[in-house]
Amino acid sequence: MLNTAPTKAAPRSIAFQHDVMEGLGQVPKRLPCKYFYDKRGSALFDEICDLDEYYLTRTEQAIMNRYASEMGTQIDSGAMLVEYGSGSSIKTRILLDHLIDPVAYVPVDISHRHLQRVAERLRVDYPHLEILPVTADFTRPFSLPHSREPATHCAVYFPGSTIGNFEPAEAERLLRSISERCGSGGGLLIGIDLVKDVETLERAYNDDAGVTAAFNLNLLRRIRDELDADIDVQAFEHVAFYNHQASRIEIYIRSLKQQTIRIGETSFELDAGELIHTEYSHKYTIEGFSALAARAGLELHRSWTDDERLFAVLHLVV
Ligand code: AVI
Repeated sequence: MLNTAPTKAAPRSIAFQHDVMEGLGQVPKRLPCKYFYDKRGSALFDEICDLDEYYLTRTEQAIMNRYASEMGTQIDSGAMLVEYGSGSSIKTRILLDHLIDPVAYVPVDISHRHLQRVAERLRVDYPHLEILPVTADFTRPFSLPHSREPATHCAVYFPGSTIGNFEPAEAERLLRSISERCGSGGGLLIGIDLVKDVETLERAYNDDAGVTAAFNLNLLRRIRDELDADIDVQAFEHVAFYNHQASRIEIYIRSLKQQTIRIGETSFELDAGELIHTEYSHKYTIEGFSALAARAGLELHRSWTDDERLFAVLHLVV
């Protein structure tokens, strides 16, 4: 017998469909970069992090390797270390090794299963530290768990230059919510990508092997496969360039011809050459970022960079 009950879509895919339809209905068209990270997109991002052209990950890692012991001493004992977008918590391990008597580590990530697996491994490697994973979208309000031993303050770790993917007003809002969360005595350790020559920046987002292009265009595959949309992915290309005025890399998907995307009953018309915006990646000076953070109630305390000043890790206090 046929099951005629309407299928119930998961809330996450409803949000995806809603955001895609809304974004493609706008002028100019846009798609939110948070949807890059399905299974294939996350694997492609891992590949990006290993590319020669993508200096960000290895440079931040080198800064952490070199200065983690100094960073650890800036964070007072009794802290609850909360990491925003913890992923595999790789950089955090260096920090955990140098923290003075932390009360607990709270990795926050949207991917529940991956988070639980990472937490299990951390419990084995750090048997004296309470590991309290939280599945949440950190751009929305979420509560922190209670640790067995009460924390005196909160230290937020936000590596990876992820803050660069937010527009300045959104970044300021997010930093304000972090500063409110930290409480007095607390602080934020954050990774930011620095302003530099255009060639280095544009190469990082236009790699020779085409991994960033595949990562960007994967968003169209997702829409095609998950929303059962009629899209010819081959008829689009990746575009990334530096906008000097706004100090940011801008990423788009360009339509190679006049065409139509169909999702259910709705059609979206594209002209040849039309751009769909997918991501901004803001680049900061330490002074510029400090001014933004100051507006959100956080004051620059210390900063660490690599010798070429490609990337910086800042400690900001409430
Ligand atoms: C996650 N985020 C910091 C990356 C960036 O560099 O803005 C995302 C990315 N987009 C293309 N390449 C990498």
